[in-house]
Amino acid sequence: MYNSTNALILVDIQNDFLPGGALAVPHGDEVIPVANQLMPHFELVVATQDWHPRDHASFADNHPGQQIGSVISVEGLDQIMWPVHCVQNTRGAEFADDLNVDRVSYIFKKGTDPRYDSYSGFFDNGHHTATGLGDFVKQRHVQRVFVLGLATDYCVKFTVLDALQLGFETVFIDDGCRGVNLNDGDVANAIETMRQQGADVRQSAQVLQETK
Ligand code: VGL
Ligand code: ZN
Repeated sequence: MYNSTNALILVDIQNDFLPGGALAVPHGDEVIPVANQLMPHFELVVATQDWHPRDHASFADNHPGQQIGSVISVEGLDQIMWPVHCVQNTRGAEFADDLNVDRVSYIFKKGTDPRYDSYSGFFDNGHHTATGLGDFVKQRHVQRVFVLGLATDYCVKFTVLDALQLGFETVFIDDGCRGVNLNDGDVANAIETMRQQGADVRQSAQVLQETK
């Protein structure tokens, strides 16, 4: 039974990560009904939004000669080259049409600095800047966070790992997430890493039972 204050964190449920989008996550649209079903069971729901300037360092397009999927060093960090996605104020960056955004109390934008990628909803990849999500949930006395969204092997994974680092009990909602699997096994490895670092892996049906 979950008695302490719980927050549900919806990670990057945006058009560009859905089938047909610029960085489509296979079956990414399947997380939307899971999110909608769970939201009413949480006293606090927040969302993250990948929100890049057009000159963002993660876009292969901005590095002549680089291919999507290759890895280069940017500001001292390994950076995967992604297709142009979630550009600020574009349709691709908007939340999925079917997502019940009226239940979301606050949106944390990330990846806004052209120099740094930001997979986690809490910090950019170099931990230079906090998005405010950590302080926001701490101020509301949240002890346990539940994480779902896109993509399991990038933004969900790093959001979960930072939540654990910040001291939250952290639940990864397996059927509420889908991954990219750039390499075979990436999603399975991501889940194993989250589990090893202390995350609880749950299905949404179990979460519904336990948050009744
Ligand atoms: C994501 C790659 C690049 C994600 C965001 O939301 O998982 N992945 N930007
Ligand atoms: Zn991105």
